[in-house]
Amino acid sequence: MSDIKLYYNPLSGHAHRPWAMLQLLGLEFEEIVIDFFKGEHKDPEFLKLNSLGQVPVLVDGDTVLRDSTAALVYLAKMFDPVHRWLPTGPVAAAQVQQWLATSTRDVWEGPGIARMIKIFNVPQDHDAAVAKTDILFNGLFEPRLADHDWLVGDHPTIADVSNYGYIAAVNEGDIDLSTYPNTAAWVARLETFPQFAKMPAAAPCLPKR
Ligand SMILES: N[C@@H](CCC(=O)N[C@@H](CS)C(=O)NCC(=O)O)C(=O)O
Repeated sequence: MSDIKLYYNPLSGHAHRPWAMLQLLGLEFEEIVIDFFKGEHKDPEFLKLNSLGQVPVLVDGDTVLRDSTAALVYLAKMFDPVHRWLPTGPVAAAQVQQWLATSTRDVWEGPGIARMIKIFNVPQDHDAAVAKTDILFNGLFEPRLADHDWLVGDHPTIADVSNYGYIAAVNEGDIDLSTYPNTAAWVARLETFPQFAKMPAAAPCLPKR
């Protein structure tokens, strides 16, 4: 029986990263849903795991990781003995790291924020998030994916897993993914990869208005 626990929320593209990776690796884990609407992410017990009060948190025995991409690195290094999900060569490893950084900054600030504004009705600048998304998709994703199936190398890596969630859900931010055809095709490719768990739709996870 596995000792792995994932503190998670289905609305979070950050939390989707280790949630999907655990399933890709075929690992058993206990999923603990942290309900934002009940403020469970600020409960004292949860703050002991992550004083920032954010999901995801991955716990494996004595190891507690409070960051989604750190959790991806841990899972790949610990449970993928053939290094397909996190290549070891210096160039490929650096390229993966570069895309992990893109996922947590640029993908969050463009597609992630656009979606957050729309699904939570947050009074922030949607036009700015749309503009950032356009620069990101046209500048990085469309060119890379024009002649490659995956972000690094010729097999999906944690770089693909990390970037996927908020991009797959970008239509919920009123941005039409089909206008970025290479990026849309990459999302579809990942979603049909064996054991890949899609980003859940937001609507069923939101409180009734
Ligand atoms: N660096 C963290 C950021 C995680 C994060 O921002 N989580 C959001 C959900 S998408 C959260 O829990 N926000 C609640 C809050 O900040 O109060 C990671 O990548 O894991």
